Amino acid sequence: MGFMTGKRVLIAGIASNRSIAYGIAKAMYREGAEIALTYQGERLKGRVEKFAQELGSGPVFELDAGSDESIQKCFSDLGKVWDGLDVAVHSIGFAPKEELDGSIVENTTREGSSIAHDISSYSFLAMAKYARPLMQGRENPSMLTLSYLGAVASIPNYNVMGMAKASLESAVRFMAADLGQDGIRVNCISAGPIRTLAAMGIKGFRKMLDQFAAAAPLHRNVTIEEVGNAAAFLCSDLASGITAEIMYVDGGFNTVGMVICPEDDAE
Ligand code: NAD
Ligand code: 0WE
Repeated sequence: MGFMTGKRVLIAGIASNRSIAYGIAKAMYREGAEIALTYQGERLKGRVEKFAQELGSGPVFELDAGSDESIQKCFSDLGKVWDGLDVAVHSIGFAPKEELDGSIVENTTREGSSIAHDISSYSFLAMAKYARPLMQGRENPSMLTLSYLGAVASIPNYNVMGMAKASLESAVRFMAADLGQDGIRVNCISAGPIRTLAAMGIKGFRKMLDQFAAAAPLHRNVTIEEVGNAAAFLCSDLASGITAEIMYVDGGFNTVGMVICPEDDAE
């Protein structure tokens, strides 16, 4: 029997079969969870419905992270088909593309910063607002979001998304303190770089993946399957003592202070 048997899970953030959210959904489904999915707009509806069929034919809802009404409607519709919710997964991040290039001081705008923080950070808190009532009286409920090292260290071009991820990681701690009263755990996975739609068109992403693999203790990149497995663990009863945690699934990259590149190590 899987370690998430009987858990009802809502997962927001599937856009393709490369999405981290897809890796999470697959792992949780494999471990026996019932899966509900959300999609960002009509454009993605058909695709997400197809993924839902593959994941046990659970319900599908629209969720626009930038709209309180949309988030509220998603959870109120969910409450009509499920009598409760055990897990809510937030795998959503966005900043206008022009913000993720070059000088943060020159290129960041008030509007771009506002959008990045709204979609990438505030929306996790907003989801908690509407998930909380559905989680009352459930066994070991929890929430999970996805972050990146750019929250705590500067990374070229990640720019205002780094500020938004710092805000998101702080939200994890404050939400854990608040929702802990209701027995709800709140955790975060900080994943290494993965080629997803959100990584497409980021200048030099290929090179970043290679440099990451060269420096990481495991000497390779991580996969959505590996993030999915860690997510399933964190949202299962196996992790009942864990909350407010930022768990790195990055092959150890975040712990390395210096590496010597083989090609520069001639002596
Ligand atoms: P992805 O493009 O597959 O997923 C991003 C999702 O965000 C998409 O499903 C998109 O529809 C959704 N989204 C964006 N704006 C939205 C809005 N307004 N309303 C609703 N949904 C919206 O890319 P991904 O890499 O799987 O990203 C998922 C999460 O993982 C993000 O938070 C990202 O920051 C984080 N992350 C990604 C990496 C990486 O290298 N790919 C590394 C660490 C963390
Ligand atoms: O969090 C992310 C993705 C962030 C992201 C990406 C895009 C591209 C398309 C947010 N908004 C947008 N908006 C778009 O229009 N990652 C961790 C992946 C990522 O993105 C980077 C990275 C890494 C790693 C951007 C610059 C540098 C490194």
